[in-house]
Amino acid sequence: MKEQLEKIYESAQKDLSASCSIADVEEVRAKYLSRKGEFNEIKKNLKNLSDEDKRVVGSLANEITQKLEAAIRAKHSEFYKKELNEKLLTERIDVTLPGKYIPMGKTHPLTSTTNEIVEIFQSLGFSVVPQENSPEVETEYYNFDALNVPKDHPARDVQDTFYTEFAKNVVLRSQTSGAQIHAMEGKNPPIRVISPGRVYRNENINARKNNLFHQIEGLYVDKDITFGDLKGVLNEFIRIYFGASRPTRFRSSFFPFTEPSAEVDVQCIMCEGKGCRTCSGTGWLEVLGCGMVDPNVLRGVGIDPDVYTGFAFGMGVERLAMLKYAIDDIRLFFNNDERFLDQF
Ligand code: 2U9
Repeated sequence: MKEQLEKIYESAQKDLSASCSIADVEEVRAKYLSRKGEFNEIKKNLKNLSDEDKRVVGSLANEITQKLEAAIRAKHSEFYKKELNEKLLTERIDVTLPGKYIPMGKTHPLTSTTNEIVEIFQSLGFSVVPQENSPEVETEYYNFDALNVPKDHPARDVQDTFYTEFAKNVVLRSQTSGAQIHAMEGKNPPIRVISPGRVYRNENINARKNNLFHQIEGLYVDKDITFGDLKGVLNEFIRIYFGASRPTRFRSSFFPFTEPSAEVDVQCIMCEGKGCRTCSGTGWLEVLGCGMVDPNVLRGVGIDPDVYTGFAFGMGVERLAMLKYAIDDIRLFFNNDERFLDQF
């Protein structure tokens, strides 16, 4: 039995030195050391030996299997290191290679300008009218009648407003004011909203005008709202948007939906008031229109103008972005030329 053990050990050593991989080593382990392996078969027969032989052969069997186990472990670790090194060599990454350029999309300047303006008014307590109250296709009632625009006003002309083919009185909105009429309907003051969105005008397109542009309008209706509140809010907006040191001025104007009305200028950001091409030599840039909501508009939505007053304002997003970023052609916003868009 001793010889048998030594023979098996020899053959195991041979098999082990002939192995070329971890898989081969594991085969050797299974062949000799597993439950059904050759050494176990021998150990099963120990019971037929005398006590003395059992001890001698048993301890020899243990010694040999321990030696074989150690040899298998050593071989396993040798192949493991070898295979790992091969893997590291073939799958090597050169971390000094320059990365692949993946162009990233950017926020469109009209979107970022809108977001910036909206955030300023939100910080002053205004909320955005819900999307469902701000349709781009409106009836003439919401686009004109409810805003006190007379039936014969030139803005209603097909030369100025796009009429749809759905019905005679359905238009592409020429201002977002309709959204604020929707916001006031069925709600009691205080109402403090802004309505950003697309508007459409039947214009000949040039560097200053497009037939689609973006507006942000605002409305604040409550008891005791005065022109002083209007000036405070709009001066604060301009201070944040254009920077602290820009003087403003309120020029009297006229809109059908506000009375009194004003246009607001900011000192020219190019020449600081000296007069240049951007401000046509005046030293001032017009940035928005505003006024106290006409009593007829409040009455139209069921708000008593003897109890409540309000102010409203409107501005063009393209114009504000053009002034801030010195863009000289409104069409650049709509052409999607990457050389333009990449600059933001
Ligand atoms: C309601 C009542 C009144 C909104 C106002 C202006 C003055 C204004 C222009 C700015 C440049 C239009 O985009 S633009 O061409 N807007 O000057 N907008 S007051 O007045 C309202 C709005 C809603 C219910």
